[in-house]
Amino acid sequence: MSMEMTFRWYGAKYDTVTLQQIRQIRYVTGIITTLYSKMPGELWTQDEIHAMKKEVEDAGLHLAGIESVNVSDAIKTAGPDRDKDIDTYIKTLENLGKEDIHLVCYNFMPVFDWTRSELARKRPDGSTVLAYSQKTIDAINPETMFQSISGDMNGTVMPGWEPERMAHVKDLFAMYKDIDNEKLFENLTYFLKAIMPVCNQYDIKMAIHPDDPAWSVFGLPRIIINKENILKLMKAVDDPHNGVTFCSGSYGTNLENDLPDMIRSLKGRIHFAHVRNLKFNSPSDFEEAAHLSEDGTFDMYEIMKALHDIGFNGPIRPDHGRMIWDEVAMPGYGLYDRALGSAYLCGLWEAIDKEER
Ligand SMILES: [Mn+2]
Repeated sequence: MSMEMTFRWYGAKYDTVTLQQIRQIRYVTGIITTLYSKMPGELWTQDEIHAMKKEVEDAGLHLAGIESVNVSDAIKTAGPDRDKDIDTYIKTLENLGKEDIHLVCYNFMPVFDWTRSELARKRPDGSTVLAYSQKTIDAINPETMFQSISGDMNGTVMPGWEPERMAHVKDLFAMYKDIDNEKLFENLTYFLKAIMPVCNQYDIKMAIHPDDPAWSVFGLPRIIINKENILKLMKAVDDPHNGVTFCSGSYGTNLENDLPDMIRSLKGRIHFAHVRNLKFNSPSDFEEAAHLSEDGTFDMYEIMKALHDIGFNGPIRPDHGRMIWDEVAMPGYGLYDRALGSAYLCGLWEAIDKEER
């Protein structure tokens, strides 16, 4: 069995890209989606999941997994509602299992999901990309971070940056006041141990997304950032259902992370892959590049080769793309450059596959 090329889709109400367009990419057979309007801690009913799946299948595509079922701040901070929220999460997993869905991506980042200083940095060819400059981030007040970038969201709601949550950002920071890396790790293993039984019952593979960027931002703890920490998590809950979303663009933010080596060390535990390239201008300033190796800093062939070598057979997606050809879409999630990326990654995969046969 080979990997399955997939595309992230936010649902008809939120996405500028349609399932009909994605189907015509041809390289892509699977959809990674979510119930985008659900807040962390909210139950997903089986009816809602069924309707989401039917919509994807009616378009001739396969629902390959969920990105994401978000984890509440009460679970991340061991707050008073932790066990109640874990119970709800378990019921959601049960409902996903009953609908024959077996992959769930999630993250354990405090307050902010991924962080970027710019959503539309212009590159020499006129395309725009998400970018990160530590200098710019250091000058931003985290409480107004949302306002400072929301003007570039092209009218979309970006994952992890829901206006409802961002309205309480001050309270969110207060919740994490006493949470350091060790406590966050403990809360993560507590959560995973609690959900492993239902994951085993329905064969649901949990795939944790790394922190992006892979270091502490605004003094908040960050744990899923490197080989040492992710292997520690794999060992702490040593069940194949406790697995990984290998995101080259997130682990790759730290140039000390050797991406092909990390992939090989996680053999059997990578359930989902996000593959994209970054171009570094300095170790603390990077921008998202085209997928092509020579447009950025990573050797994309070596990344795909490592995935092939470990027998990776899960869903893979091109992850963020540049904004090209005057497309107006959610930053990183336009149609055109992700379609090019999926074709490129499939080309690499076919070549590696035939070489090794
Ligand atoms: Mn990713």
